[in-house]
Amino acid sequence: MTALTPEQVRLSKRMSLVLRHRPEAAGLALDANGWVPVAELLTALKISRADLDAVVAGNDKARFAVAADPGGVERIRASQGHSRRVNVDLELPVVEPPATLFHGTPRANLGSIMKDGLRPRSRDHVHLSPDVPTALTVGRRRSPDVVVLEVAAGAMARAGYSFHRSDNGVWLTSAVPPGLLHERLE
Ligand code: HQG
Repeated sequence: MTALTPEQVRLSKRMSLVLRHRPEAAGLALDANGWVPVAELLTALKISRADLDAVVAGNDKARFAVAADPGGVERIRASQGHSRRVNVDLELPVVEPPATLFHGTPRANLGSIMKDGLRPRSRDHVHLSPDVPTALTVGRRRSPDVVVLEVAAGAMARAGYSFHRSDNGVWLTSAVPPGLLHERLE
């Protein structure tokens, strides 16, 4: 993986917008599982196949997956992060989570999260990280003052919550109740 140029980062963000949140803004429709033909995306975004390949290959989080459909047509989708309103089913299998998962969030959210638990907000799922450094990186997108929450994922699974892991290693679940998370104190 090579680092993306600033122009490629901008393209990656456009691709995330279209493939996760607003396909219609580019005149595209995702299928039920979130896929769109690569050729359609190239036309809609007015980019070359080389542009697209560079962003898919160089992306630090493997945000996009490219795969051929049974008829051999190449398709692309975002691996996670979709808005609920686009109504995509990634058909990820239910998997047993580790005992603990992590979530990084601005400290300002802590009071509300301790009261209500973690909610998916505008997304399909609550996103959880497999380790503390990843959780810190996620939280710092929003604020320099980040708390890391420890989520009792194993206990949640035993209580009937389903967990999925996206193709790029993000753990997804519907919500985390307030009693099954706590602030991680270093
Ligand atoms: C917070 C990135 C107050 C939650 C990342 C978060 C991730 C609450 C924000 C992916 C709350 C939602 C997702 C409550 C949740 N009270 N605040 N009850 N419940 N929140 O962006 O997890 O770079 O939808 O803590 O790496 O930050 O886009 O979720 O701060 O995988 O590929 O509400 O986005 O991936 O924010 O990030 P988000 P997130 P990409």
